[in-house]
Amino acid sequence: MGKTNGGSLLENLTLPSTHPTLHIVMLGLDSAGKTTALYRLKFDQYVNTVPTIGFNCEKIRALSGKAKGTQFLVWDVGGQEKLRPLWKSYTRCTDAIVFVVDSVDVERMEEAKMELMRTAKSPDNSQVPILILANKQDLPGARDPKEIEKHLGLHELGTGHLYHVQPACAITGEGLDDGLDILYEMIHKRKKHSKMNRNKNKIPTK
Ligand SMILES: Nc1nc2c(ncn2[C@@H]2O[C@H](COP(=O)(O)OP(=O)(O)OP(=O)(O)O)[C@@H](O)[C@H]2O)c(=O)[nH]1
Ligand SMILES: [Mg+2]
Repeated sequence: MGKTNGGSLLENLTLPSTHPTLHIVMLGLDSAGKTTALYRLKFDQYVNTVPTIGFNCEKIRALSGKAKGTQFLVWDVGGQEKLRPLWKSYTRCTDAIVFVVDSVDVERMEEAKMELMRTAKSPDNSQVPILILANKQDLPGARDPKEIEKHLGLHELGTGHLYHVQPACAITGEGLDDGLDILYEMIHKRKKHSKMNRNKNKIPTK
């Protein structure tokens, strides 16, 4: 699916929103389930995928929870090793990162950790909230969120970095809406903190 589809004009006109569009980047090793999750969120159905060379981009509107009515512009970037150097050009100025993990693929958990840490610790992303999607929970042997958190060494991110591990199955869509809602809350929490810090550092004029 090497296409970019920003949603139809009609869709944008018939569903007006008072919320600004939030920008999300989906990263993770190849075959983690990023594209499956993107199209499940977009079309509410399973779409057969091929490995992404480049990226897919879709507008998604949250239909429930606190995020209801919010529009997300989601960038799904190919996860093959040769494509990973490109990730940083997608994370620049993003509101949040979704890092998708295959919860069964324990052999590549160390590799996933390395890529996640490289992204999370880059100075551009030091304040960017991260939703870790512990995907493929339908498969036998899938590790639970606590175990994934340990495998990925998320405590290394430090207390200031907002993150959450969300169990999910991109094929059925289970966990995806909840994940989007938590992501929305983390984005707002971060924006509130940044605003408070900006006000704190203001020099009084009188
Ligand atoms: N059982 C199961 N299979 C899944 C799930 N999500 C994705 N898959 C399968 O995993 C394979 C890879 O899925 P993709 O969505 O193409 O993976 P990707 O992360 O986009 O991979 P790249 O584009 O190469 O980075 C496909 O065969 C999917 O059907 C899931 O939740 N459960
Ligand atoms: Mg893909």
